[in-house]
Amino acid sequence: MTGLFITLEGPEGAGKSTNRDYLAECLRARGVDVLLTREPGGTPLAEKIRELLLAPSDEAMCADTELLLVFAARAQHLATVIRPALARGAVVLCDRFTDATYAYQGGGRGLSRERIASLESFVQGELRPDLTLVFDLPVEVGLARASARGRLDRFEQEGRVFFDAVRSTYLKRADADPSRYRLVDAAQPLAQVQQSLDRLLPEILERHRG
Ligand code: Z5A
Repeated sequence: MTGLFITLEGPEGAGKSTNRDYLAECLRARGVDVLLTREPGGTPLAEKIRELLLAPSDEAMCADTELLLVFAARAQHLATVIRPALARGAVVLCDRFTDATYAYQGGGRGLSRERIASLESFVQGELRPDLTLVFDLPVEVGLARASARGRLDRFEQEGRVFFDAVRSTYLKRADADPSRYRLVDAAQPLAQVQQSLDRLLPEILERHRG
């Protein structure tokens, strides 16, 4: 067995957390060692950085500050959680990773791809997800789901233009690399989304067997 690094991506309210838990259940039922985690966060220190990133504040956060905080949290997460789990052969299911940086800090905030790519190499070296599931849905559907939960975080308070850019960045990245990305229609009822994941299970198990 080799470790397998799977990330779940998509705009607000796409169902990443719900489906990450479902996928974990399916894999564990087949005897697979699964590590569930998320970004920003995944370690006590990285969760503190997450709080800084998500809390609405009177002081506007510069886009570069946001970018560096995201990668600071990621460096800690990789060193203490993700790399050790991959080394022991686990399947790591991570709710968001660097594709979110390209989508939110790149597409949403307008930071250059090159700047993000240089931090990606610095923090991750050669490590990239083996498989990325992009849960795609119309912006208004995702925002309605997210706002049904109550108070909006700092990102969720952004406007339509920001979220359109986030979504289109995800779609472009998925389109450019079909070997890594799988697009899931997240606007469907949950049972149908989960059937799409059931269809992906043989491929995931096969990749994990190496
Ligand atoms: N961020 C960043 O800017 N740069 C980075 O590099 C990274 C992150 C890593 C926090 O992420 C923020 O960090 C994020 C980007 C930024 N922006 N925001 N906000 P997060 O993942 O914690 O936040 P989120 O995307 O807002 O998570 P979420 O709203 O919880 O979405 P989700 O995990 O995709 O959805 P969910 O919790 O599974 O489901 C949401 C609701 O919809 C829930 O009530 C479900 O029961 C319901 N649901 C789910 N699926 C369905 C279907 N199919 N039908 C109907 N209802 C459904």
